Amino acid sequence: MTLLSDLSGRGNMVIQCHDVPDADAMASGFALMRYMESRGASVRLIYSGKGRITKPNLILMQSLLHIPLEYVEEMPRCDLLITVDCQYGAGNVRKFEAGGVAVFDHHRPEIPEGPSVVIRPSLGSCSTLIWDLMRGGGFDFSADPDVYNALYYGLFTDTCGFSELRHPLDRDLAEFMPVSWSLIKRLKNSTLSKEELDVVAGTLSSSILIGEIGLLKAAPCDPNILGFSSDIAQQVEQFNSCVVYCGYAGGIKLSIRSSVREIMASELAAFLTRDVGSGGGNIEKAGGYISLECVDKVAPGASPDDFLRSRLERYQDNFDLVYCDAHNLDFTAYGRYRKLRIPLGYARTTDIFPEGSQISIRTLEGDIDTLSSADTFLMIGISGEVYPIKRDRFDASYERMVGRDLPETEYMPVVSEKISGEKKALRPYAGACIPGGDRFVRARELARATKVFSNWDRDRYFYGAAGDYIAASESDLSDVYIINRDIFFRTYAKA
Ligand SMILES: [Mn+2]
Repeated sequence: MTLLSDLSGRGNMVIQCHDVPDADAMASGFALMRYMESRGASVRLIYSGKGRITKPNLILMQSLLHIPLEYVEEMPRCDLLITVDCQYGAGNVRKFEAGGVAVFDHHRPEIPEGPSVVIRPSLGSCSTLIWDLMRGGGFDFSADPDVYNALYYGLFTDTCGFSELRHPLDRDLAEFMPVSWSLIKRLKNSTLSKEELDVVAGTLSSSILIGEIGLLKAAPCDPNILGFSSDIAQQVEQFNSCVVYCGYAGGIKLSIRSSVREIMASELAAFLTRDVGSGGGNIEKAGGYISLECVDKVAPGASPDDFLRSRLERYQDNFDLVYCDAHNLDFTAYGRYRKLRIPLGYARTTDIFPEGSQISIRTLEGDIDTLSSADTFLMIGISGEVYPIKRDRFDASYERMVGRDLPETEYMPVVSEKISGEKKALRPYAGACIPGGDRFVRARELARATKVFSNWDRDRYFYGAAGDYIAASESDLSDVYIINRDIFFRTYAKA
């Protein structure tokens, strides 16, 4: 039995959004309400706290999508309280006494784990989490378009108009089914109040330059205002990248843009939030959140402004660039390692889509674009990571294993054809293989962070942190890549 269907049998329930709800909280609560009602539960959708909803897009969302959200001071009687887009007992949601409690959220965990606590910080929105669970529970979205429209808009607003999508599931939700575009357009163009326009103006006049990255501070505001401001700052010629931030729910929220290939916005977001929050997106646009409680642990006494500044300085002082076609690394002087004979996955691109198709592979590390060709295979690593490989290199380096299944991975990539948009799961096309033939590489541990531009993608680099490994295959020293430290020790041995 799934958690959702288990909860639906617990009698009267109340679903609570965080105080001052945003579109993601409203959408998550509303969708969950419809699911529970479809299972016969009786549900009320509420929020509490100091302020009522005033933002024009949220008032419009409530009426256009028929969301029966109520403001309450007192807790209605119930057997089960579910908080969405927030965690029961956390600072951003009024705490009510309740017999049973369940939690669905996508922020950094602040409460202990439990059987009815589902928190996935890697997701861009709580709407993604609720959609994924409802889909697993067999909910018929096409029979209730308000629900999908709400979830779509929830994700849209939490990721600055899909520009800061983090997880492949976020992208899957964004493309799940047709949305009412006229409705989304109305909501999208009702977000800015006159006061918020003033916030944007104040933000833009606050810019300072740290190295080659612009840093701008906003007054506390909606994430969309941050995204809007960073879209403008990105266009400033002196900024290779820019970071816009503001105070937000016990921490700071970041919106990041990049204009050069040597800085991927998603990787800068991950660097700035490492150990203190979460962040991600794509190469050009990303977002993140830093918890002040965590900052206090790694840098006691530092203000959020100082912390962010010092991380930006450290980021720029501390990386090397390696261009595979123009590097001067002497790999022959590095250690010699042998690939262990551990089964991996592979697939022929032409089995998935016909020769010449433009395909995009959605992985945990982002989308990889390539052409389907008899010459191009895909490798699937032990953590579900995917990378393209030339057929002759594959044949020289791996032996196919007939009749052997792939191991389970956290997320099995989806391959889509760019023009038709058709999507196929990779798993049915994948077979197992084992390193054989050319199994030797030259590798060394990285002392500094390093970005490697490979032959495959001119716009995207592989990022290695200090402690990861840089390697080149012994038979082709221009085939340079980065191996995560953990994966390196599990898949290579000193020769
Ligand atoms: Mn959210």
